Amino acid sequence: MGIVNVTPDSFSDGGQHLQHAAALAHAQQLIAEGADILDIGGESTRPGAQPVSVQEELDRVLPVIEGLRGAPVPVSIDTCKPEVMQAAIAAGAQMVNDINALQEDAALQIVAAGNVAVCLMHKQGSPQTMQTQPQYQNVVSEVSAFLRGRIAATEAAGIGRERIAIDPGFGFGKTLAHNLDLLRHLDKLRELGVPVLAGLSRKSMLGAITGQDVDHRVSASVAAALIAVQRGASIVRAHDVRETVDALKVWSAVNQ
Ligand code: 8Y7
Repeated sequence: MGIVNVTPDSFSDGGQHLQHAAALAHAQQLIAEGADILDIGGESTRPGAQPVSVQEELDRVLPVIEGLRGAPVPVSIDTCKPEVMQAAIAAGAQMVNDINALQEDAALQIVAAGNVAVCLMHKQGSPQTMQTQPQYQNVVSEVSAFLRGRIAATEAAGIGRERIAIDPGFGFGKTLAHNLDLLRHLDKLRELGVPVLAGLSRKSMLGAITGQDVDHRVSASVAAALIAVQRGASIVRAHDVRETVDALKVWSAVNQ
């Protein structure tokens, strides 16, 4: 899953039209590099980020999703807002990537009616506050229990298992020790019976391990993606698609 952020800090600040063109060009490049899914997001969810309005988020992502109509890979909309999910599905998105795991009112119904896939992610707290003091008795069993509950709620809303993926939410209300525990035991999430998605790309946990700033975490991200796949992840969310695809090709060749 290749990451396409449509936020003012991610592409040139030369106005919204240029921002859309840059995002579309980036998306096409990620397809050429081997992305199987594109994840389009209009709201930064990095720790400490401020929320944006529904209208602003729509203005950012819809032209990009529309521009990808007919693309050879499915488009995922990265949002927690039901209004954005609905409009993105109408514009052609085939998956909803919700860091809030469809807990917002109406989100379940919109995904059910839209007949699209969904990724249910765990987080503790909100992006504004989540890294202040994450606490768990046992992070692996608590994340697993939360995801089990959200799978049940999602299925109860009429969304079949074949449409659901789950994600432990690396960095979302977790210390380095919590993140490492989750990665070490990622296979535990496989027991829930749906594909696991892992997002470790360029995250601060990799900075904490390597001492590298965010612009120098490609190798660490590729290593983390490979470990996630070895421990059962079916989808990895990545900025550096070419490097990640190459690493996974080597893994696949060995594991034929
Ligand atoms: C994840 C994510 C982000 C992740 C899923 C970042 C939107 C922060 N991280 N979605 N989104 N999983 N499913 O650093 O780990 O990319 S945003």
